[in-house]
Amino acid sequence: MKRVSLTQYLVEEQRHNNSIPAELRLLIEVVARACKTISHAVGKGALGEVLGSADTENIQGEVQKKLDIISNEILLEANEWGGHLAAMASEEMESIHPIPNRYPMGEYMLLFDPLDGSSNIDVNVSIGTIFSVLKAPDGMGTPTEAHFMQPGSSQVAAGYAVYGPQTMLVLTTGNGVNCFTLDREMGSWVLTQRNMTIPETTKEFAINMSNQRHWHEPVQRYVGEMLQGVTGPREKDFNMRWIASMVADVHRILNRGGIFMYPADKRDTSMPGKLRLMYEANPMAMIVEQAGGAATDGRQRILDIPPQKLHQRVPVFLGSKSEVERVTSYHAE
Ligand code: P6P
Repeated sequence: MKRVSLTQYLVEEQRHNNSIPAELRLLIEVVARACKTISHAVGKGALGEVLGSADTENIQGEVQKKLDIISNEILLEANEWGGHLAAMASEEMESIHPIPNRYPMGEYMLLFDPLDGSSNIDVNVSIGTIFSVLKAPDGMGTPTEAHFMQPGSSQVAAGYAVYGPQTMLVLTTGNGVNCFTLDREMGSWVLTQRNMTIPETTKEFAINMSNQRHWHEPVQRYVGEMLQGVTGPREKDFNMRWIASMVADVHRILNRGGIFMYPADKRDTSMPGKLRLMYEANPMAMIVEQAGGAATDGRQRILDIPPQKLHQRVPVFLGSKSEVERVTSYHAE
């Protein structure tokens, strides 16, 4: 297959349907370059003295790993000077990060989870970077958190990098989903999967089963039916996977189907689930829908949820459309 680089792909997209203005193309390339740097840091492991905790906590009250902070810094430094952004927001920072006055302000806003799945870092399991791109409101002036409060359907681009056996970048700008593999020798992203499509049905589900006793009834019913296998109401056997790294679980689902679930549960009604809307659920929902799948919070499309807070959490059900529709219908009964 003729090698197509990320740059060539973006230029061709720009020519064919003008869906990627030059500033957005620059933003995507800068983020992709930052992900290469993160991949390099992650790949060093103990040799780079980047493993272990940083003895600090983030806004979520989670102990930060050294690589969480390193990855966050890489993304901030890579994106500050280009003139394509007005502000950034990150899982690792309590408030938004406006572009410093010494740099020109751009028309986009970038949100990211710089290193998702960091509990897996020290045990060499795949982790990733998730990012979401919004347009800055016209005439915005000084960016505030309120300017970020746009529903996921407003995203102009979304993607993730997965740092696994290969380093891959999965990207959508609203015209399908494409996957690029990092050629480590050349240092370039090469298009390796065009127009990724999630199979409509599946025999595989992803959920942390250790929380089963806390689930609300719709999830108990949905998962319980699958566990009954071929003699149960679903009349087929299911397999389960849970990597505890959303990027890795979603990447598997994009490639071979499945449903990923992180539901709210009875433990804490003030905290509906664990995953964050703005920089985990929304970008993954855009990618999954662009690949022909579905993504809900159990009741509505994730992309339709009106955000209230930068770090708000939502329940997440995403993947093969028929399965997401089924578990969502159980919530409506
Ligand atoms: P649990 C990683 O910490 C993360 O945010 C997602 O990447 C992952 O899907 C989930 O949490 C794992 O949560 O409760 O199984 O450790």
